[in-house]
Amino acid sequence: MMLMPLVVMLFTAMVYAQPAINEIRPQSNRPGRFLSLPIPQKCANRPKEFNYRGHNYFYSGHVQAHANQRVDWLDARNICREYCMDLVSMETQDENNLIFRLIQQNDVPYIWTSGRLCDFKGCENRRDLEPKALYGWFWSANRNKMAPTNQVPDGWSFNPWSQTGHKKVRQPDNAEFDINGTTESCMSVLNNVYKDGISWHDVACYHQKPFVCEDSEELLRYVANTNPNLRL
Ligand SMILES: [Ca+2]
Ligand SMILES: [Ca+2]
Repeated sequence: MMLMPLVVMLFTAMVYAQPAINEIRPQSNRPGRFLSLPIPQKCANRPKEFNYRGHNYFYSGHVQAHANQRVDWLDARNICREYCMDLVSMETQDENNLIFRLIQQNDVPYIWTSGRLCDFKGCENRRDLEPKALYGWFWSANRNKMAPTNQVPDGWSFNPWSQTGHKKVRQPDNAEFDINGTTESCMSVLNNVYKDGISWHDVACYHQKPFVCEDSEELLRYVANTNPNLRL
C-alpha cells in the first residue's frame, strides 16, 4: 500500500531534478504534422543550383525564397518535397564531398540532411536496427539504410560521423536526451561547431537550420506520371 505514493514522490523528484536549460518543448512534437505532397508547378520550376549524377540540388541560403529561412527538420523536408525534392542524402563519399565543399566554400554553419533515426512507429521489433545508435540510421528521402555509425562506410576512406560533440564522445551521442529528454533523431552536417571540422552529428529535430534539397526520383516519377505534359 505504501508503494504508490513512494513511486509518485520519486518520479516528481526526478522531474524537478532536471536541468533548467533548453526546456522549451520541441516544435516537432506539435501534433498533426504530415509529409507534404509535391506541387507540379513547383517541381517544374524547382531551383537547380548544381547537378550531380542526374540529380539537382540547392542550398536554401542560395535561393531567394528561402535565403533567410531556418526551419525544423520536417518543415525542411516538406519545403523540398513541394519541389519534387527531399532533404539531401549522401550515399557516397563523392556526393558527401560535394556537400562538404558547398558548406566550406560558403561558410555555412550547418544544414539538415534526410538522415533519420528509425525510432518512430514502425521501427519497433526490428532487431536488425539494434542497437539503434549503431544500426538504426537511414536516409528518409529513399529509405536506404546507412552504414553502421561506428564503421567507415563501404567505398569511403573515412567515417563521416564526428569523433566528438557536446559530451566529447563520438557521434551519434544522443546528447540532448540527457539535457531535456529529447532524442537526437535527425542528422545534421555541422561546420566545426565542436572544433571538429565539417562532420555528421545526430541533433534533435526541432532545431532550426538551413537545408540542402536533392531531387527525389520517387516524387519526380509520380508527378511525371500524373502530369504527362509537364516538363520536369
Ligand atoms: Ca543522394
Ligand atoms: Ca549529437
